[in-house]
Amino acid sequence: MRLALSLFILLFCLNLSAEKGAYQNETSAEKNERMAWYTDARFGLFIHWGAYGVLDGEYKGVKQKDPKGEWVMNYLKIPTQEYRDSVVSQFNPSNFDADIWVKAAADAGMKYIVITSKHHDGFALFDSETSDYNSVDASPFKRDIIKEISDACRKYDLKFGLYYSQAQDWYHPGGYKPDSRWDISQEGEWSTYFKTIVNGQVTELFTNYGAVSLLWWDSGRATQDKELADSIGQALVKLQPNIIVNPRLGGNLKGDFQTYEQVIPAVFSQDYNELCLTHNRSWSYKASDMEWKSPSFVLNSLVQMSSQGGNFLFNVGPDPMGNFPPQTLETLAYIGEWMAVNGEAIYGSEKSPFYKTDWGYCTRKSRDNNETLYLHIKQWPQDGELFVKGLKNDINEAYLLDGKYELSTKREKSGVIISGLPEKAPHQDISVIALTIEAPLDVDPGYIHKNKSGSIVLQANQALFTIKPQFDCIPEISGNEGDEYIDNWKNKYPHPRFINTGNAAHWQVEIDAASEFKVEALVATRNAQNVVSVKGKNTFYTTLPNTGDISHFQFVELGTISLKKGINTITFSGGKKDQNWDYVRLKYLNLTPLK
Ligand code: FHN
Repeated sequence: MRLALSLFILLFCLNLSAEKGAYQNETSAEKNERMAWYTDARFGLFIHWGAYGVLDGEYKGVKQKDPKGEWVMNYLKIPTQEYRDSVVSQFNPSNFDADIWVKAAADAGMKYIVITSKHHDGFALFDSETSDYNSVDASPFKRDIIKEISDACRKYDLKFGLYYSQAQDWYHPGGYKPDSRWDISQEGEWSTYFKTIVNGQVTELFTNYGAVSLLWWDSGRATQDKELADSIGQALVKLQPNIIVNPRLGGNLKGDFQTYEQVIPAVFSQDYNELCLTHNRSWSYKASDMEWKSPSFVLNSLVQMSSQGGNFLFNVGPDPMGNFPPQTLETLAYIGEWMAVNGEAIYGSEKSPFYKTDWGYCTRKSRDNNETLYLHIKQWPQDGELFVKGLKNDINEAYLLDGKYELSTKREKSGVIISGLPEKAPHQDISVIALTIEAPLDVDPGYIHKNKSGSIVLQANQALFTIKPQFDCIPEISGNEGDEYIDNWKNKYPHPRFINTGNAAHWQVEIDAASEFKVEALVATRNAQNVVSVKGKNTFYTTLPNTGDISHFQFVELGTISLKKGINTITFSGGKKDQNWDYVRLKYLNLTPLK
């Protein structure tokens, strides 16, 4: 009797616990609790590794055009058996050591790892009973890579996450969009593939490797049966009750966070957000891809994402022998050195209370009755003083995180003056000042407001930028003080047809009543093909005239937007993905109320 009762209680609790978590009904407090480690972590390592690394984006003398090395089988239409016999059969990374990889991530200050357990080529990096197309059965390496990585994550106390390509699979029958297959062996029912390969392999991954903290589905747009994906996805995550999932399952179920891929966003639309970014231009290793982002650019991306309350998943593509590229090791070491001094300003930090600052970024920590602001200074003051506009609190303590070097502060009407800064910045890129404050924090965020005439002027140097470093030049502010303009907003690569660079400028304005505005811009262009979109509550598209050349500015009426009462984000960007964009300089937008 006692056994039956305890079994009933166990099953009842299991069932209850199964009702909370990813894809289940849970309160926001329950979700926040499940996401707590993710917010604390802020910084993780994405690992794209597989047989594709053996090829440098080239096969039988033909080079792929797109930078993504992990797509070589698709881009060069390599037949499945040929890819298995001549590429997978070469995958023998004799230098692979999970301990070295995971320790490098831990030393860089990273708190979680997401590794490709199976990418689109269908080749799994774990010992799968579901399919023998895996590193143990189909390659000379004969090792379970996922097991070795999961063990090393437990050793170094990093959360273990898995990337799994559930919608696209170029090897197993049915695993890709019917109209995109190139080998007869790929023919089959997608739902059969999903119920057998996906359901089987993810069950194995969730059963055989201990706690899996994060699941990174991919290519949701290729999911061919949304209801099937939802039902299997919802059942699978119950095997890992505390797991968090990204939004790319492809069904109707919402994920736990928004993913920004190769796009560094300036404004978020969801509560949890993650940037994933390649180090060069390919997710996987590609020997010829030497377009490495600098260590300071990667550090800046981490700090910027943290200042917006987001996570940064930085990608490495290990080489076919199992080594991290030297450029990645150098960057991880650079960031690790910075994090060893300044990590407290990143881990568990919340978004900045300021709209924008002219000295760098800000992160925040609210604990009990205390507030701490971390000022990430990029432009180090030469006069030993820093003015923090909009901060209205008295400061308890002010100090450099590096060496706890004490500073003085003086509260003024419009902000706080921090003085006693050393002449030399503690760090060449970003130096951090900590301010401890008794709650409640009292800050004027600095949103843009109407001027005396009732118009709103959005200056170049007040803009926040969403950027796509992958393919584009990064907009920057040029010109003389008081006459600045957004510059460098053009395509990095000469393109037969100008394409939308994907960059965007945003301004956040606060108004006291919902209103309609006429939008005008002072721009300079060199051809009449630039399509822009302007977004408020509504979005409109228009084409800019050719102003003669990129130094000749002309006042242009763009259209009208409506804004709501309160805080609005106004966005000025290129048009749709394939609409023209050559080179635009912008001095300001002028919004004039219509009535
Ligand atoms: O097609 C994949 C790509 O190879 C890579 O894995 C990225 C990483 O987020 N996801 C897909 C492209 O969106």
